[in-house]
Amino acid sequence: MNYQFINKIKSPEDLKKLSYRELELLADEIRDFIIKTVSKTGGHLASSLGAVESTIALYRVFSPPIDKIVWDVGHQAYSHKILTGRAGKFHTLRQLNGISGFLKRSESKYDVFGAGHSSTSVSAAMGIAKARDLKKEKNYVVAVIGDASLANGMALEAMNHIGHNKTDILIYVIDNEMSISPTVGALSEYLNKIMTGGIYNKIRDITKFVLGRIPKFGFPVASVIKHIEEGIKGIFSPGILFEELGFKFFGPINGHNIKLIEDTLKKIKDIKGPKILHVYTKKGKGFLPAEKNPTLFHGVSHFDPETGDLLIDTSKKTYSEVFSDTLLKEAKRNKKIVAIVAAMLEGTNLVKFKVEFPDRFFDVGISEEHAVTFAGGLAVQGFKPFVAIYSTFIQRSVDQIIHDIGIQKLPVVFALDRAGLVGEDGATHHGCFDIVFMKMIPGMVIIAPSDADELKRAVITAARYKDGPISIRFPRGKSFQYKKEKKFILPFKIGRGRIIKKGKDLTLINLGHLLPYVLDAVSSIEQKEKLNIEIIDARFAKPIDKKLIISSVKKTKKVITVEEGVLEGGFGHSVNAIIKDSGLKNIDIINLGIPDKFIEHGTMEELREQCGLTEKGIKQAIYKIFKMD
Ligand SMILES: Cc1ncc(C[n+]2csc(CCOP(=O)(O)OP(=O)(O)O)c2C)c(N)n1
Repeated sequence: MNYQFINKIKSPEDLKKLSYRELELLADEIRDFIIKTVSKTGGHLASSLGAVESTIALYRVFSPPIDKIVWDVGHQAYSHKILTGRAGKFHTLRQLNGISGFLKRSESKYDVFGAGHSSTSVSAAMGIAKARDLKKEKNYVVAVIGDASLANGMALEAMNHIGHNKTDILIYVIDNEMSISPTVGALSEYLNKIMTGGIYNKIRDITKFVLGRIPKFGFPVASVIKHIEEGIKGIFSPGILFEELGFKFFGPINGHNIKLIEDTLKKIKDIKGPKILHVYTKKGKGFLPAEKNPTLFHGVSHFDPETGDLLIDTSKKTYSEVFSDTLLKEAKRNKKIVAIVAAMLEGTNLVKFKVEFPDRFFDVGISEEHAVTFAGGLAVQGFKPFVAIYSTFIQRSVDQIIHDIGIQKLPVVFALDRAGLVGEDGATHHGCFDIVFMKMIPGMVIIAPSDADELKRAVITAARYKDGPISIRFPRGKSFQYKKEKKFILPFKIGRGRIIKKGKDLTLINLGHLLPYVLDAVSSIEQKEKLNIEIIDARFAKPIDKKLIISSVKKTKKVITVEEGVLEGGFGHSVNAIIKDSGLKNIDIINLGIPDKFIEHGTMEELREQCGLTEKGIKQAIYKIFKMD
């Protein structure tokens, strides 16, 4: 690595030896390093570029790992990784056996608390601060969180607790006015007013108003007025909302001025109790294409580090596109359809929906729990909500799905994008639990389409279904089309699977998007071996087409199930129970799915290979069941 200053930083303590001029040069190097690396590995670029100076200043004022800096999410923490001894491994970012794109305690003692999902830092930091107090230790605890993540329920719950408890803690808010797209919500508007001086103007107006009422005669008018003026300003600090919740509020300050941040941190760090420092930054800072289009450069795959040109594969539609195009068509037909996203407008591909139906589209911010119950409210009033949330993020809303939707049998549709393994984002982001937690909810219908047409059918089915909630899971990436794309698409019959290929020796039951691997495995084996395999496409993980499965298994006496979800309590286990309950004896069964451990990061192909969920893995299972391995 040819970076003069980065090379000097072996631990954050080394930052304290550099002059401000050298720190600026270091910041430039870090940016260059991040841009060049992420252009090759892919990753979260724009937020990390905006947080470089904050990281440097925090690590000059505080002394980690004794002081605890708890980063939220992790996608803004690349400079943190580089400055905490991981510069040499940074080229392995998000790659198999390389360093994670998020925060991971097993990776570094400086990763105080693991993260990948947002808005956990304040709660975790409070726990750490409380533990410090209980142990009678003395160290500083800081939660570093973005403006969008701060508005999440969990962060607000933590602040509610901290303000009440008067915990000695600093919340360092990096405000770039952006979530992935511009931040939505009243809290963000409030922060924005603080930043643009809106709150100061309000204070000035109130001051003027009050002072205007004071008679201008008598002694000593000037000093009294000044006193009152300061008193009013004192009462109405720009962060009055936070002050009222028990926090001392500081800022806003420029988050790209290392010395200013450092001076401010030094001044406030020893003030006891809950504190907030509000810094404003530019998302994508220092890389023009990202500054101009921070949403596009929030998370990127490969790009040209000079021009910012992204290498985008437009060859086929992604599953997200197939979903959103179909939903848009359905929404034109049915005015009751509304769409809800939680800060993932672009990710869920619902931009066109928002433009076409602005009144029927809701981005609730990073508020997955609220999104679900809000959908419930719309549903009881006769609307048909489609809640489009990634499988991994809807994990947060399990109680809402049970309590607010399931029990009341509300016809809410959960469109779970990024279901299954997601690749480079790793353990925090794999969408591997949804089959299990959706399956346990009475009345929930679960569709796992196996190709693009099947996804269209799933959306159409869900749009017409009135008897309760439906969950549709589809993966990240390009869609697969099994047969020629159909012109006219009909809804499914609930709980009906289909036979893709008849056979007599083995029942291979596919659930969802791994169908291409299943087809390849079967065709490759049947070319070599005298085997005749029946392929069932289950379509529904609930209710399961028992009749179809049992009649096939009676014939073949051998079953392999394939799903991209956790094995424990998953679809395969339901099939096992169905076979057991049927009374059929001596049936050989192999369940393929995600094993009982957290799968790390790597390419989709590498991770699927690890889990035996590729053509090769399925072939191995087939050989095994026939004892030909
Ligand atoms: C629970 C959860 N929902 C959604 C996401 C996806 N996500 C990752 S970063 C992000 C925006 C965060 O914005 P902000 O907190 O302002 O930080 P910034 O990236 O602007 O620094 C979102 C929505 C997530 N990681 N976790």
